[in-house]
This record gives sequence, C-alpha cells and structure tokens, in this order.
Amino acid sequence: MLRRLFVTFALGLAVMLVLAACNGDDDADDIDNGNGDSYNVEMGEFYFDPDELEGSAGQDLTIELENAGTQVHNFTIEAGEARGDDFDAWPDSEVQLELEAEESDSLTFTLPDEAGTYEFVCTIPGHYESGQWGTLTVE
Ligand SMILES: [Cu+2]
Repeated sequence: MLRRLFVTFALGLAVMLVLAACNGDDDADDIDNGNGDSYNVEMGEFYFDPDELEGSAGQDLTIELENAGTQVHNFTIEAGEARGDDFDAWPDSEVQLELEAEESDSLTFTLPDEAGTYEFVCTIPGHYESGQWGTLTVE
C-alpha cells in the first residue's frame, strides 16, 4: 500500500517536472520587459532559441544575443532576401551580429513598416541548412 502511494507520488512528480520544462520553452517568457521590445536569444549548433520572435511595425527591437555553441555563429536578416515562399523580403539594410563561441552582445534594429513574416538566419555555410534559422513576425 505504502509502495503504491509512493509510485503514484513519483509519477505525479515526474508529470509536473515535464510540464514545468515545457512551460520553460514558452517564447513569451523570453521577453525582457513589459514593452516586449527586447529578446534574449541563444544560438549554437545549429539553432536559435527562441526561434520565433515578434514585434510591431516600425518599432525598435533589441536582441540580447548569446553564442552558447562551440563555433562562430551570427544572427542575420538579409536585405531583400527571403529563402522560402512563405517569407517576406526584408526591406531595409542587412541586420547582422556575429559572435565567437561563448560571446554575448546586443543588436538593436528597426522593424519594417510592412507587417509580415521575415526570417533570420545564420549565414555561416551549412548552418541554415542544418536548421539554424527562425521567424520574425511583424504585426
Ligand atoms: Cu551558425
């Protein structure tokens, strides 16, 4: 009886831990302040976390970028480039911040006046193809 209680308790605890871990991945948690104009973004082999950002047309957005990987990576939005039909081309000059392994820095840029879904990528050869890209939704 005692053993069954313990197993039930352990299972409940495991479920709670899994739920807590999932909640930690919620992108909304990564917004730094009430204005929603700043994101902490981690990058590595071969990802951005979070990989979905959003903001309002015309606003300034700051990315606090950390390279948690072991290679050079960059956060880039290429002017006039969009790699798939589902993405809009970025209208303004290129946005880029490149960091060595374990470096951190910040980058501030102005979102376009046109609403749309834009993409950000790492331009180091092979990294985009390995999945290192994300979306920036402008509303
Ligand atoms: Cu990269």
